[in-house]
Amino acid sequence: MRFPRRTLLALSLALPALSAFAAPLVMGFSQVGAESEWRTANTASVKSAAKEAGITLKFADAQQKQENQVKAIRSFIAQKVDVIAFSPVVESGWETVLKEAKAAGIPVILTDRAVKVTDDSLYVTFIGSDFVEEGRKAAKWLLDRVAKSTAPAINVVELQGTVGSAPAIDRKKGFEEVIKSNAKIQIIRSQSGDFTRAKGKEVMESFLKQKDKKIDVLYAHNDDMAIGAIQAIEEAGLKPGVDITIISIDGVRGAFEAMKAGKLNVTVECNPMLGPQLMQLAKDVVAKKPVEKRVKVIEGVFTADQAAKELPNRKY
Ligand code: GYE
Repeated sequence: MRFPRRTLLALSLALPALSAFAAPLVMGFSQVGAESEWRTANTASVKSAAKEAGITLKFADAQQKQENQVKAIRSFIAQKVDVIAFSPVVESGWETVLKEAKAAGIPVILTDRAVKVTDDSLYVTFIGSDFVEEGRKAAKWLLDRVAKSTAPAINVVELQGTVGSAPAIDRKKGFEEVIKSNAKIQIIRSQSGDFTRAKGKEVMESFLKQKDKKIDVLYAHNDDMAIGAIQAIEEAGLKPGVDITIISIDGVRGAFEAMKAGKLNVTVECNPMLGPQLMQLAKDVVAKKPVEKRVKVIEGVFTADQAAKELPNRKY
């Protein structure tokens, strides 16, 4: 059958638009897990934004295990999804599976956490917070707080996030970088609480049992661990937020409630509502539009005296 040239031209122009309409973009998304309030809000944001954007989401929860994420990514490759997005639980060990995605011609977007790879063409873009900056903000707040203190030493215990994860590595780094300017501030103990309330409580209990040094400050890499630690501090007969100054990161509702109750002193915001920006990026990436290699999220710092006023405005 022969078609006039004009008909062919019209068809060729209309087809891409039509096919985009007929077949929604498919995204394979591998989530870290459900370890914290932050993560729950992040998952909800991703799911609702996908729906809103008309993107079919294949969602896999890795339960904080890298091997589960690798399996999920391989299954997305086998299913020939249009785009893979994932929040890598740890920074290293991704080269092989990312090479597989690249070889299959499937673009990868990193969301929330970064990876360490020698070849950064293995992913198209990374959208997430600046965790080093969050650590710096936490430490700057402490520096101001203790500026006039006459105490000979300020002993800090640190609850780290998941070992090997970008937020744990970077939040430690940023905090240490800034406290260096005040020799009185020392981290006397530091251990992972895996970003969960249960582990945060458990590790804080063990910190409190070691009586050699008085604990002045707790720096927790997320609110959930701080909330777990608050319980441990109360059970040990101390007043969280008063006997021990508590600094944490995320800015989830539970943290604002704890601040309102005077049990947490400050939280550095880390915005989990990445869904809408992620979906837009996915559309652009699949349409081969140029995107920034690094998309940052803008965030603030909230103190206990602002908690009551801010609480009704919080979205997570
Ligand atoms: O701070 C923590 C969560 O990667 C930014 O992961 C995220 C962190 C967040 O478990 O609560």
